[in-house]
Amino acid sequence: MQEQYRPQDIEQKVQEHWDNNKTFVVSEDPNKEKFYCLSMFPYPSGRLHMGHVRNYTIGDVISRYQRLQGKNVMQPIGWDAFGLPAENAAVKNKTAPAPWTYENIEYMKNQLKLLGFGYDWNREFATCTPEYYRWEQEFFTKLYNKGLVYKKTSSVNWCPNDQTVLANEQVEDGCCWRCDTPVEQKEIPQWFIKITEYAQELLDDLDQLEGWPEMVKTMQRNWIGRSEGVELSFAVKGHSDLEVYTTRPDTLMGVTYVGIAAGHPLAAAAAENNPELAKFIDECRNTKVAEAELATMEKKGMATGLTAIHPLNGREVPVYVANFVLMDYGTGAVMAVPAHDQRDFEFATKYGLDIVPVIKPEDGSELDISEAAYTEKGVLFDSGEFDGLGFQDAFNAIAAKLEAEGKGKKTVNFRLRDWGVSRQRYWGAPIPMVTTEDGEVHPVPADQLPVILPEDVVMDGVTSPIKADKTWAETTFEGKPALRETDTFDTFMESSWYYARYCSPKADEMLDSDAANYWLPVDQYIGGIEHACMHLLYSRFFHKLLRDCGMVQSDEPFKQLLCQGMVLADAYYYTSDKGAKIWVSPTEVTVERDEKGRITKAVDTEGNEVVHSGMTKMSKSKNNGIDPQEMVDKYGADTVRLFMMFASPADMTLEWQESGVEGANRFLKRVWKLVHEHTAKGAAEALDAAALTADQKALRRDVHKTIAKVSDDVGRRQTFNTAIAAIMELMNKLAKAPQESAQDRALLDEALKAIVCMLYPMTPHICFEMWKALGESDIDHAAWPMADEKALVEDEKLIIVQVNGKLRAKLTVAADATKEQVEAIALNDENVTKFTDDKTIRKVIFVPGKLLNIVAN
Ligand code: ANZ
Repeated sequence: MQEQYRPQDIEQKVQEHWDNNKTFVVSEDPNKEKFYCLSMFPYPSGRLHMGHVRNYTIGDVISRYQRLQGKNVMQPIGWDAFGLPAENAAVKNKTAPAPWTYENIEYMKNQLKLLGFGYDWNREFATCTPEYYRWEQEFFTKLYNKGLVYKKTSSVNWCPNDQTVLANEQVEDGCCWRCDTPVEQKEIPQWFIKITEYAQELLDDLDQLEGWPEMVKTMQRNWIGRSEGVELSFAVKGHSDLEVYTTRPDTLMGVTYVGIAAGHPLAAAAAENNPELAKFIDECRNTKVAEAELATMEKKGMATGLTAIHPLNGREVPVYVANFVLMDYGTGAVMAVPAHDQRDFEFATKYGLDIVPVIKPEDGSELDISEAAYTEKGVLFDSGEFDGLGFQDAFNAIAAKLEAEGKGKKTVNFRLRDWGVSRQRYWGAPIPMVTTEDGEVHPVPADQLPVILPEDVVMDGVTSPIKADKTWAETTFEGKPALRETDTFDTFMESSWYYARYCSPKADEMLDSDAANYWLPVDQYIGGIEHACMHLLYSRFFHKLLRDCGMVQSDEPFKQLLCQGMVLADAYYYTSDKGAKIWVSPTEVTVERDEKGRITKAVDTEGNEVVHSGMTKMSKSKNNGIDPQEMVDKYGADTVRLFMMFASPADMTLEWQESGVEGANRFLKRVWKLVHEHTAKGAAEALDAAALTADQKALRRDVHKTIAKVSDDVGRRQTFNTAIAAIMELMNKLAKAPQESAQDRALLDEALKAIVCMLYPMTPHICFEMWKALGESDIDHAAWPMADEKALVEDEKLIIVQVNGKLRAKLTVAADATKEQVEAIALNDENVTKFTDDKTIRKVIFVPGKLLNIVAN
């Protein structure tokens, strides 16, 4: 072992050892408990960023810890390789998405290796290869045959100037990012998977996920959005009945108009002889409304001239087209109760419609709807036979009455929509469907899969190459001419099942069931909270689909989920002559701080003063990203990993501070130095626990207490930062401990081995070397240290002795000493007797193991 800690000398060597020995390559072993640890795979954007490094470090720490627990640990990695950025980069760099992607993968793979992550590289794949996406295509055709896939027209963002569909990211302030033309909504046929058929199960099974953060489960519950309500019909003069969906049937007697979506067939019928209405409907269609905006957007509507008849009281109410009614929720129509719904209230106020209150507060207080609707649940009035009922009773009674009259029924509605998987982009997996000349649609037969996406293409930046090339789509189906679908899959398709493919990445079928059932579910999944809904919900859905196709046995894909926090850094700017903020990289800023560490002055490399705008998420827009590569080159991977795990709890934001990185580096140097000094003196003798002195016993107790704490922090609580803090504390004690006697050295030897083992998940390279220096072999398969219960038992205790409440002595006594024994020792202590000698002892209070209080006067 060399005297100086030089990461450059060891990290690469250790990484080569792992590669050559295939240390992290695993296979199914029924005799061993398995542990499948997965970090969300990266999009090959070009370079790793700190968010990746944090995510992958956490995963690697958990994997290595579990391996030292003796488990068969699988930690795979791969590439989420399809997606829009590759198309944009290809246009910009005059290349094609495929070579750009593959080059990025090579580069980033190397970066991952430099960070020392223990991946089973034999399982690596990129989702843009036909070897991967062919199974997804085949699965899609299976779902189609099961009736779980359908085609429906649905709206997309359309740029009328470029004559192209735009992804949501390509719409900026309602305009095309390329030519600034206002974006329209256009209806085109698209493919959907029926996730709504699984809505109830996706909701119910959240309860099984005990190892998931509450917040993510809540977000999914809201996303699925189950609501119980009533569907009821209003007769419309001259037209068929109009169905509405309401969650508040208790307010039925307060209905004063009916609202329908612009896309509702009744709206179209009413517009036939009404050009003004037709124009309004068109306008509504061209503004896409997100559900979240419904409450705040300006309410607009137009009367259709139609009249609806209230199902219970027969009252005639007008039918309006209203922009806040969504076509694809419920029935696309609402019964409007302006007195008790805020949207309806605003609308009614604007258009001078009646407002009829029917619900009053339960507590008897005055009903006030002068400014806003009263939306609480309360007691019914002016509702005929239902007067006096509370919400639930009224709900049931009104639903029962409607049902008896054949005018309505209770229903459950979900906010969740079917999953639209069509994208009009090029860089994705082709949707394996064809249309024959008779207009019939067919899935591509399994023996003709995969439908390969050509990689050698020229991008014009507007039209997908497989749409631009008119011959690409030409094919045959059962001998008859047919045209292929030129849309590709949403890239969430690939990321929805990659975790399962890792179990048998080279299988000549979608999944090898034996492998899948050995490894699945994933024991620990780690990734960003931004995936709380879409990705994590689609994966859960896919898992259930795989299960129902007989490929996996479990109900859920991810047992335990950890969402890591964001990485923040200081951001600095100055204001240009034109008034724009110019952001300066924190690596180019020198700061002065006050005694509390607050920044008092910041200057850039040219000495110009810059403004500190605080710690914010590392981002290109604020130019405050720190390149992990530079940090690894400067300090070594172990330091970067240690800092990441130490600076904050894994699920909280992490403030990147180079001083903290330096601190982590100094700590590693101290450990290295102590191990070096210790091993330079030759091998230590065996430890004789029984022969230790009291001080040695106390130190050994600290060692084993630390082992117990670190095991719990890393294994159960996943508070890696407190584990590291405990190791640091122990290191301080060890550095000060005497190293004279043989037992001193034996004790230090035991302690250092424990420390090296416990640090190994965080800083594997340095620990690999130190472990060898300590005379051990193969830390990658070592056993995690066990706290020795006997060492934890304290046979002596420190007792505080007080006389009349004042501290007079601290005595070390046997842990099981009785009150009488401690009192006797105390009354032999000069410091105590000084205060008791001329007094009478009235009372002695004893708290075993802690305190003796003598009351004397
Ligand atoms: C009458 C009513 C009275 C309503 C009242 C609310 C309060 P959730 O809970 O999200 O399911 N609604 C129904 N379909 C709609 C659509 N397509 N677009 C916009 N709004 C729609 O919401 C259900 C409520 O949202 C329904 O209950 C309906 O308004 C409205 F005091 O009906 B309610």
